[in-house]
Amino acid sequence: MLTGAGISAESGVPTFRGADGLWKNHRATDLATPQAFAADPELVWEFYNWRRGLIGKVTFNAAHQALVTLEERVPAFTLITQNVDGLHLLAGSRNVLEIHGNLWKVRCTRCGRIRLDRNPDMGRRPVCEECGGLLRPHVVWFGESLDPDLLGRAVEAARISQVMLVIGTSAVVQPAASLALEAKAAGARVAEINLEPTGQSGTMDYALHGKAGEIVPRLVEP
Ligand code: BV8
Ligand code: ZN
Repeated sequence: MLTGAGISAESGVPTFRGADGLWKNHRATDLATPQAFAADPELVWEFYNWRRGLIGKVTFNAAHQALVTLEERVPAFTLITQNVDGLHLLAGSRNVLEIHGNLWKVRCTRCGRIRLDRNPDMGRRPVCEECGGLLRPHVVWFGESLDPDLLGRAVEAARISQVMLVIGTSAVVQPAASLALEAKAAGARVAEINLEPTGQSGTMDYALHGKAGEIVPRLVEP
């Protein structure tokens, strides 16, 4: 499985590129960068605190739940998600690769310590309890490399998959989008479930257009 922001849309989480991908007239993609954090860490923390506040109030939806059922049903299952909202883990999915990190984790920019902190407001300059270094969200920003171990496991899962459902992603962000092509090249049947066609629709075996919250449960419980 490969999921993107679209699977969380029906939970009320804004997607990245939809009309709701804006915050205070800033494009999310402009703030999710190391440059933005270096230039104005307080603004970036304000953006992530806003997302923490919003995502802290929502929960998983029927599409997340259907993937939990599917994982219980099939012999081997890997859920690769681009989302940092943690809703797959909240729903009960187990073998989850959060290749872009997790909004609820923070990392010290000085000592590298990573910890979970579900505080909806981390303040504008949160610092490390151990060394006093500035904390940052433990997410992969644009221009940053993905964790090589996580990416390696995602590529491996794609290469051995027999079926890959690609759910709620505009297939724009790399290298995540290439995982569907890895699966296809390895002989898997690939189905896209998305509100609208994407640049990858043409390479899919099946392209199901509609809401993930309606389609995915029907795929699992026909
Ligand atoms: C990197 C964490 C190496 C932050 C995110 C080619 C190769 C390699 C790199 C690049 C490349 N081309 C460009 C790049 C650079 C860049 C990139 O891909 N840019 C894009 C914008 C072109 N990639 C990177 O920087 C990556 N790093 O490659 O490292 C490197 C190093 C140095 C220099 C060069 C390369 C890192 C990318 C990770 C960025 N971090 N998130 C945070 O969240 O705060 S990505 C971010 O976008 C989210 O994780 C999100 O999930 C993700 C992808 O977006 P989608 O999930 O697809 O969401 P989107 O809104 O786009 O689409 C939603 C879809 O759902 C839509 O199609 C919509 O129709 C649909 N939908 C809506 N509602 C529903 C629905 N579907 C079903 N049901 C519904 N109800
Ligand atoms: Zn530290």
